Amino acid sequence: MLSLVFSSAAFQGPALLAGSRSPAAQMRTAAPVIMAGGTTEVSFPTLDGSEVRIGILKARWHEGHIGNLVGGIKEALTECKVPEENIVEYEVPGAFELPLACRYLALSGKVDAIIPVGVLIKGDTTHFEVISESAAKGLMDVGLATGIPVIFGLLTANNEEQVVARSVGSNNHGNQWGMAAVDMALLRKTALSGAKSKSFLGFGQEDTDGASTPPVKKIGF
Ligand code: RBF
Repeated sequence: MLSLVFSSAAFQGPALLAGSRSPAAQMRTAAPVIMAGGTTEVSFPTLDGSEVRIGILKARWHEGHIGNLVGGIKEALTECKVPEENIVEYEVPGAFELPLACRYLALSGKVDAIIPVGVLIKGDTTHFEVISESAAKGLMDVGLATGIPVIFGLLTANNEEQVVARSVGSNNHGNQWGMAAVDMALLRKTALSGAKSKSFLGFGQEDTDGASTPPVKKIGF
């Protein structure tokens, strides 16, 4: 069985791992949570989302499945202690509209991570490929352009049976999306914490001395 460890903890620099952790980094502890009992497993650290704000954008197509996935997302957010009042939800017509709606929400400055939720089921025409590829690319672009984490919350399936297998019970992908959103929101907070100058992008501690280190060395990652 494929075991995929998806944790942004891996991105944390040596300084963070060695103990000089920023306040945001301290919200992330090490105990792994193994999720999902289907064909894919994913492991997350224990995540403290008590100060994280999450936006959920739902496509109206395949309403029942979307509802199940959102249920999975909310279970994960509750497990991560994200307060209910920190979760906002909006609807869009379909998966194709998700990237632009994500961009609006990202630019609002009101959330720390966004979970677009869409279900695309293969049909007789090429709409499935066209919409799923453009929506996936659009979602990635919004995350990169705005700096607000955008989770890949699109379920692309060949039939209803595949959707059900991935949207209910222990293999509800919404659960992983919720965890991933909190994980990435905390990573972003870590990246931005401690920034006192425009050249410091986080991941470690800013060199307040300044004189000995050229500014370029202060840039994170
Ligand atoms: N939107 C979805 O979210 N899931 C779908 O499975 C889906 N299938 C579609 C199939 C066809 C033939 C068309 C024309 C649209 C479909 N849409 C679907 C809607 C699409 O994402 C978008 O909302 C509309 O095309 C309006 O821009």
